[in-house]
Amino acid sequence: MSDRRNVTPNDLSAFWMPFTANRQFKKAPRMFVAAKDMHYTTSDGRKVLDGTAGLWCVNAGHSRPRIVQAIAEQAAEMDYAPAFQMGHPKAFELANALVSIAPQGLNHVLYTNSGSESVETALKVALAYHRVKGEGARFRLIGRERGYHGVNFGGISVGGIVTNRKMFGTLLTGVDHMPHTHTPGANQFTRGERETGGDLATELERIVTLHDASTIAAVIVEPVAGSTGVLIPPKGYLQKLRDITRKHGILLIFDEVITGFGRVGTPFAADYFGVTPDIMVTAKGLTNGTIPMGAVLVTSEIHDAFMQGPEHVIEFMHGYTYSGNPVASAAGLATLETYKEEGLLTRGAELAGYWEDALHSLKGLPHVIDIRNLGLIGAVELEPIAGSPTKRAFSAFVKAFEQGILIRTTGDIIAMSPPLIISKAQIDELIGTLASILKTLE
Ligand code: PXG
Ligand code: PLP
Repeated sequence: MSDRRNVTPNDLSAFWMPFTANRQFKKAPRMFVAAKDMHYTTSDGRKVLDGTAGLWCVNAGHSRPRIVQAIAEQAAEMDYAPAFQMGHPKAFELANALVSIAPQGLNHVLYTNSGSESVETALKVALAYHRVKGEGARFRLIGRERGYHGVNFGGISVGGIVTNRKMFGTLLTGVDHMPHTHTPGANQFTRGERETGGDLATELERIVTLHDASTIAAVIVEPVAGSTGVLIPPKGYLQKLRDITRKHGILLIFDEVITGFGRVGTPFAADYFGVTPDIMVTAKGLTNGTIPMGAVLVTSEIHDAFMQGPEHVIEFMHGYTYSGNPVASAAGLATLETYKEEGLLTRGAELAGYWEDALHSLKGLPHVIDIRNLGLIGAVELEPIAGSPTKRAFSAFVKAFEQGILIRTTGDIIAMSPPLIISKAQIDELIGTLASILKTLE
């Protein structure tokens, strides 16, 4: 073992980076040192246009003054208050503000520190809800192939990304998966939602028949699958899931960690699709990426089911040291104010047509086998290099960074989700630079 005691400050080896090719990165690090509005600044002083809102979280653009100030003031006024059996005003204010922009009926908020924790919280609420209602036999959780629900054990159990699951043993038991909705060959280059495929939701009926509804607690899906490479649901699909879950007394959970807070042109994807879940999972855009925080919204029916028994008894045995942390709450409030003041929760709808046209102008460029979009989300799928999957897209990512735009890649899919403050000229710059890079790829 190497002696770490004389470690130098600029040694990169101690930090084992998340979801990163560590050895490759540390040979040629890509570092950001500052950010403002639509741009990052690199350690060598270059400006990089943010085509991904960080990791889908900086929806209002970077280092916005109101949010920065709210964080600084709250940290100075009261840094921390115990989360259990004590309160502070901003956590309550933020919960009210969230309920006021959430789809009708989602009236209660549980706080977490990330999307992954929001997912665990939602799954636990669902299981416990059935139990307090006297239906404890409902223990099964249904996810979907290619679903991403964070990296904790519940989330990878219901999730469907094989590489994120296969190393980690037995996971949760009693989990089943619906098929994903991606059917290449039939629907390439569809703009927005596609017409066919809504019937895939009836696969849920098959699963319900197999296990019996009385054993199933909840179904969890991303309304638009993000991490797996942007899979837009077919028309009618989510409504069918809603109908089937309602019919069988199964809770429907929407994981809106990516789609929440304006990403698809409405406050939440539930609004866009006109389908309201029983539980909504959020994080990321809640604080514009500044302070880690997530929130799980539930219906009054779920909340009220727990509010029984002696009043001195804790109703739900769950929570985090930092649930509703004061500085995070202040950041959340200032973020929602910024969204409201600038109309950002619906700005995506105004730009969606322009964004869609720009993205689809990439059709016909070398290696491009599919383009998908909704709101201010876009994906460009590349033909993998034979025998070296992911290599082509990763090389596009590195070239993009060198040429001043930040994109994201997953497998051979390029995903983009710019801050909702992006201008048309910046959309042109982002897509124009990507076009020139695609022409030079091996
Ligand atoms: N659910 C969904 C739908 C997500 O997209 C999580 C849960 C987990 O959130 P946390 O905060 O624990 O990371 C996510 C996160 C990408 C990318 O490039 C996506 C996420 C995170 C990092 C990168 O697709 N999604
Ligand atoms: N591990 C230990 C030993 C703890 O005491 C706690 C919290 O008190 C945790 C884990 C959980 O930490 P958190 O509440 O930040 O999720």
